[in-house]
Amino acid sequence: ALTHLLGYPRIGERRELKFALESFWQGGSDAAALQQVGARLRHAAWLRQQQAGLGLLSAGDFAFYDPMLDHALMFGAIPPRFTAERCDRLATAFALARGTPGQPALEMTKWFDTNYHYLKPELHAGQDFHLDAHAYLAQVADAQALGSPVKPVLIGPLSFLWLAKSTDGADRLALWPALTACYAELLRSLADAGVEWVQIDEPILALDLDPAWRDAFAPAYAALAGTRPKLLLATYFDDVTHHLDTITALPVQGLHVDAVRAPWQLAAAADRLGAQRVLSVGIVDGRNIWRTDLRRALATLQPLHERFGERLWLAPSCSLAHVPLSLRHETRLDPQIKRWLAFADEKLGELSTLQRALDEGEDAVREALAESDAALASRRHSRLVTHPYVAKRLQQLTPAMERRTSAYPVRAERQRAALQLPLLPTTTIGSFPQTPEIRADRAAWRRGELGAYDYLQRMREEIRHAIQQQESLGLDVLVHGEAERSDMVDYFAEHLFGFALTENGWVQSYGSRCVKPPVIYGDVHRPDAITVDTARYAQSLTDKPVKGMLTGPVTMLQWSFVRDDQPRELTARQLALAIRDEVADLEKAGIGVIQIDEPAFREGLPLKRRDWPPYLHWAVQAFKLAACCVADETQVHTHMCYSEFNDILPAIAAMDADVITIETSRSNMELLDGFGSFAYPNEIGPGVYDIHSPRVPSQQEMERLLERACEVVDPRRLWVNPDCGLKTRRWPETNAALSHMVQAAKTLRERLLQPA
Ligand code: THG
Ligand code: ZN
Repeated sequence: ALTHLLGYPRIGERRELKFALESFWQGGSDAAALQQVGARLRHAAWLRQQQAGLGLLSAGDFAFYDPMLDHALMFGAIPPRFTAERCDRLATAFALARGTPGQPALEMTKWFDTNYHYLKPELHAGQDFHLDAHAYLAQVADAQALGSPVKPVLIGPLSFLWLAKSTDGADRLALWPALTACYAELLRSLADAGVEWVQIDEPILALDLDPAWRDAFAPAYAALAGTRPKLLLATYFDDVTHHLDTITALPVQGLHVDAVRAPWQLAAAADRLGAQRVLSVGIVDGRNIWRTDLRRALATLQPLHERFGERLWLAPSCSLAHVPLSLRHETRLDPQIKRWLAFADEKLGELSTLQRALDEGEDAVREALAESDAALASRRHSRLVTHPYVAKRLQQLTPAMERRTSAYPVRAERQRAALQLPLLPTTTIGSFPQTPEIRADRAAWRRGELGAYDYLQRMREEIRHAIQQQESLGLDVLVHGEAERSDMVDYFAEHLFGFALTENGWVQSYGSRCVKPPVIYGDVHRPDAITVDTARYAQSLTDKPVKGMLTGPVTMLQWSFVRDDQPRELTARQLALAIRDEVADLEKAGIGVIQIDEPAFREGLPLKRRDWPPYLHWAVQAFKLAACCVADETQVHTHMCYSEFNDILPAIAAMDADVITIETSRSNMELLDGFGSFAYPNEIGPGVYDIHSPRVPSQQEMERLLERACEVVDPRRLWVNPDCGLKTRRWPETNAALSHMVQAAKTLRERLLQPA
């Protein structure tokens, strides 16, 4: 059996890519230095693959910022609005990715149901594509120089078009003939370079797909036939059996399926592939960090190996860019828990063990199999995993615990009386700039160089500063700014039982930004109050209401590596109870506004519609279990990021938060139309500016957006806020933008209150 991977983490063992990018952007280093880091990272990835004995090296999966962006550049799809910014390749890429003083960046969206964000290429009617594959081919050549067969990796033309957006309402699908012509040219160049296999990712095949898109596969792939390299069509993240008729009719020589998310599809895929094609089995979990049960994997693979022989390939289920790079640098993880884990490099080792077991027999890898068995057994029986107290509380849940005392209209009256807020109240999402000083202090504290007391005092200074800024800006509902939180998920994970934190388990989120998802290995519960002292301190500094800030159960789940030994919904309920305890304690401490963020609520949606209702049911339930322990007077907020909401508005309404703040600014309030036509019953804060870019929007710009919002939503239920937290921004631009925002709100407020 041949082993390969679909993609390797790009960020580097020590986040070298992040630091190189940020240094380049700040003018601390030049393009040559950045290119050198890129070359070194690619090289390291190939050497790892070689050392692990993989049969093919993957190339072309690297990108400085984002692979979708690189495909757009490679196929010449640079939006006309950036023509002024066009210069060398790298500068163009960063202009599109980060925006310029004159142009906002490309829109960023979640890559399927992952926590990775890709940049949405912008396409228009009659879009012209032309191939510029110089950089791509150079990377393939670099890999080939290492002497192993190289398999270039591409995002397929239909997934590319589907994931892009059209700026003029034109049908993106109509662009396939022009685009596949470029792909064909590229495939011919790869063949000329001696490439035998090309991996072409069509992850949209895991979606339901409109018939028009499904039916475009046959002609689009016909246009690639006869270009000589063999094509491995790669699918992942879910089952593709519903499209097997389409897939098996394509002129491709192999199919990769995700056997972790959808193991049942293996049988159908194997039966339908015919006598020539390769079956690549995604047997090692590319989305989670648990060690593979090698015995179980072998039981699945052995019969396939007998049928397919050398046509059976083994791989992780999807690109390994969604898991951290290596366990090598984890020195502080509990050794018992560490033994249960496998990051990208360890997963390569698992692939090679599986391959040897198939080709040489299990005896050849007896020790590795025994270690896998022992590690799995130790996890199954560990006292770290189960906590009787949690099970008992779960048994005692009642429906009343998931309902507020009164309906929203009654609560709104009581909250109005309690909070005394103006029309169009202004607020922020929660975080203020994480300055280099804050990060340095936290690092010093973690290293033991700054004492706990001094660190606390430093954080309190930051809170005092944030409160002062907000008061002078004239905001209505304040936040403490979250200086003490490196990340909204990590922070709570550090304080809850059942979570393990890694030192270096970074996963790219977008561009140079990474997250370090914690590992939920056991029953979750909250031993002690987490945010109460901080919230109380912040409230003591001002007469304005200060929002208590919590991360919701669905987001804690979605942005962690989760247990695979119990259903996600059960873990969500455990998280909900822990957060509920915190909500109750905040209210007791006199905090009258409590925000429970659920930015990941939508990305948790299953890829297929048929799986939506059960997910939405338990996700809404978890949120309500966390929130519904407060009095009518206490205002519950939630926040969701860059999502499309229209198709899940009933579920969002069912969460019954008093106020929801959402992203809308990048889409020019389009998002809000759904909230209007659905008649969303509670209060809404549509983001009036995009915090993902350093650009400071003008007061007039925000006024226009607010006017649009007023047309769709009753102004009495409207809030004014940025579209997300401000932790990645700097203070000067934050102050400038917020001051414009507050002025915009005041201007509109006066206009609304004037008798017509
Ligand atoms: N936390 C987690 N996941 C997330 C977000 C988050 N996913 C979606 C969205 N928010 C992604 N946004 C960001 C924004 C900023 C950063 C990461 C993801 C970021 N990271 C720091 C960096 O890369 O330098 C590292 C974090 C740290 O310093 O601890 O700034 O908010 N879990
Ligand atoms: Zn957000």
